Amino acid sequence: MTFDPLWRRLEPLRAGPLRRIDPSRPGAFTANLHDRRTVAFTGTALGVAVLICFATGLYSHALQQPPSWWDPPARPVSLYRWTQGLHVATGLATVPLLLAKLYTVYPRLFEWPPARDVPHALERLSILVLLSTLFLEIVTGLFNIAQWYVFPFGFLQTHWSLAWVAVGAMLLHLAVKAPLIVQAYSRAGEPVPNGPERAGMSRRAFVLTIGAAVATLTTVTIGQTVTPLRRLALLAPRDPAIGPQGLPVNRSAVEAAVVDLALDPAYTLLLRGPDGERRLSLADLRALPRHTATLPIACVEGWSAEGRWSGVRLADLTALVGAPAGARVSIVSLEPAGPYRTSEVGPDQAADPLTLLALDLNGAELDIDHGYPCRLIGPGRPGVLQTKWVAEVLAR
Ligand SMILES: Nc1nc2c(c(=O)[nH]1)N[C@H]1C(S)=C(S)[C@@H](COP(=O)(O)O)O[C@H]1N2
Ligand SMILES: [Mo]
Repeated sequence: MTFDPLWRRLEPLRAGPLRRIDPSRPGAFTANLHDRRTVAFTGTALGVAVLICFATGLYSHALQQPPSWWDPPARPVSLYRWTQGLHVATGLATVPLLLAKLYTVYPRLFEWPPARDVPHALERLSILVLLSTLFLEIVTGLFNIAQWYVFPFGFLQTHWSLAWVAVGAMLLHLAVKAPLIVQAYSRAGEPVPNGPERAGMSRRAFVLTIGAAVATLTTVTIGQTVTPLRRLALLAPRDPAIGPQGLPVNRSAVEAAVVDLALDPAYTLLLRGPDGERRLSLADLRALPRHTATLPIACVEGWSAEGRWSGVRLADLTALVGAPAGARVSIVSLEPAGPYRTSEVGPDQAADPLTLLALDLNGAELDIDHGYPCRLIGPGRPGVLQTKWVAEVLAR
């Protein structure tokens, strides 16, 4: 099926009253930057950013909802800090890259005829899907790093599902355009083909401008996780050095409604394992062998900061109730409700000597907003899994 008869009816209009403003007329776009090479180059930069963002996003998702066959690794200790820092940085970089890519191809939005036949129409439709999902990923991601949860839907599930649609549409787009991309790159040395007058910015200046835009955006945000650059992080919602004990707080004790429970002098920690249950008071906990670990809190929202934690090894606690090394552990908070009330610790992280039930942070007793009387802190874990105000440790 072809759509030609449909478009032919509009020909009188294009040849008549719309002749001067018809954006599909030859020579309507004279700028230098709509040629194949610039399109291919800008597309490649965007594609690379999207793929890094996608891969690091999948890793973050896997840590938070691990499939049954995968045991999340404890080492390298700061792996998640890096992957999530990259996720947010590449996600932000897609903003200027997507705008640049749209600029290089926008004359094609006015291509005539708009659709030649069914495959061509589907191809153009896939671009619409690609653009709208990328746009929604950027918007939901930005709202999340700004901690502005205004959506009526769950962020995690939406952001994750749309990512698959976006990457699927992108791969389809790449497959369809593969011949053009190969051509664009193989003719790299040739001058831009024709058009009447080529005007405006040169390709070199365009590429430098995009590079400068990405570099600027990265510089004013990356300091939320690369702490030496924190003073440059003008656009980052968090300063990783500001907060009680020199560390930001994500959700305070008041917000989590745990103040009374956390400060209760009758607090005990419940341990459960193969040998049954045991309760430890805060004094009991303090009397156990003490260990120190320097570990980051690396929040999914893209900020991270290191602390010096000291407390009891999780493996020592579970051993008290007969759990073998390699047991899985569930951590339950005093927090009465909320998505971060519980977290799971897989065998590798649970057995790691750096996984602690921390009592102290940076040389002083844990601030209530950091999880007093005790909080989990372990290597390789996203911030959301570093459960604060721990009430129960259950080993299986
Ligand atoms: N019980 C409980 N633990 C929690 C949270 C929470 O809301 N409730 N927030 C988590 C998140 S999202 C992060 S990033 C870290 C932040 O720890 P901090 O506030 O001590 O910096 O705590 C985690 N632990
Ligand atoms: Mo977080």
